[in-house]
Amino acid sequence: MKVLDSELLKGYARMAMDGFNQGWHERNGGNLSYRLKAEEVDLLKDDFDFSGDWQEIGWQKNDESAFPGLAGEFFMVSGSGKYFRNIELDPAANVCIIQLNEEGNRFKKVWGLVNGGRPTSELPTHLANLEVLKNRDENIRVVYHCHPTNTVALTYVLPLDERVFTREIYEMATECPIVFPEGIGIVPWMLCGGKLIGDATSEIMKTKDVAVWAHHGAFCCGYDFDLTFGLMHTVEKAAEILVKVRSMTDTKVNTITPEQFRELNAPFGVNINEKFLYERHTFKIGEMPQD
Ligand code: 2HA
Ligand code: ZN
Repeated sequence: MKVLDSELLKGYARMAMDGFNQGWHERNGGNLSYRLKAEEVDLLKDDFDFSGDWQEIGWQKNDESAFPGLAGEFFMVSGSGKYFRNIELDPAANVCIIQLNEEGNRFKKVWGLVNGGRPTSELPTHLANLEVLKNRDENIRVVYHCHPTNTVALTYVLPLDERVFTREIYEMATECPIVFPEGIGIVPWMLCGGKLIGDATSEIMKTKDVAVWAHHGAFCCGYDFDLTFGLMHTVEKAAEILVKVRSMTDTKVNTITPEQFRELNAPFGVNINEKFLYERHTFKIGEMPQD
């Protein structure tokens, strides 16, 4: 089957357009990767071209990266410098499929980017995350990076502390702790596009589905495009509510209590991490826990 006719590419392009329509992908902002299933490789491999060269994964100086846990696997990834708003219109020019070599330290483009180009500048972070996630749960295949406005805005006014950030987001919408019971991890400002930020992000992905990059954007993961987009949408919706609340006041009058959060566990079959259910002393937004 042609990649262009596949459900996989349609799902990928739809997610890219959904993210663009949310306003999370100005210019060439954001990137999306997907680790192909064996049956998807079988279905599409006649459309792959294996004649290209093996290329280095890292593009920054002294940035040798290896992902042996992903050796030989295939990934659909967005192109460096490409615009999400063009993906649905012309996927073959803006997206590619790459394969990693047997050492997991070089990639080969086997499909797409027909007008030239490289995979996303954030390839080291995508692969670092996908490797950790495969280890955590082999069904996690999607890693998504975007620039969600309200989530980024909050990184200027909330302490860059995962407990405070997660708790403030949790209090903005009851569904949040059900959708991401392990909370949100925070990466302080770091140079993007390299191995260091990839390592910091994948450390978070060992246990969590969401990592916020301060003053930049967010990464999230999931089994499929619906779940991954839905996760980012849920975080960003709660962030938007918090921006509205914080614009009215720095102190809430009412909120959801730790006891109420715990009531969600049994009926929704989740186990909300107790780390985020600390006792608050005031309802002041951004208050640090006093332990
Ligand atoms: O240009 O978002 O982080 C793509 C990015 C880099
Ligand atoms: Zn970015």
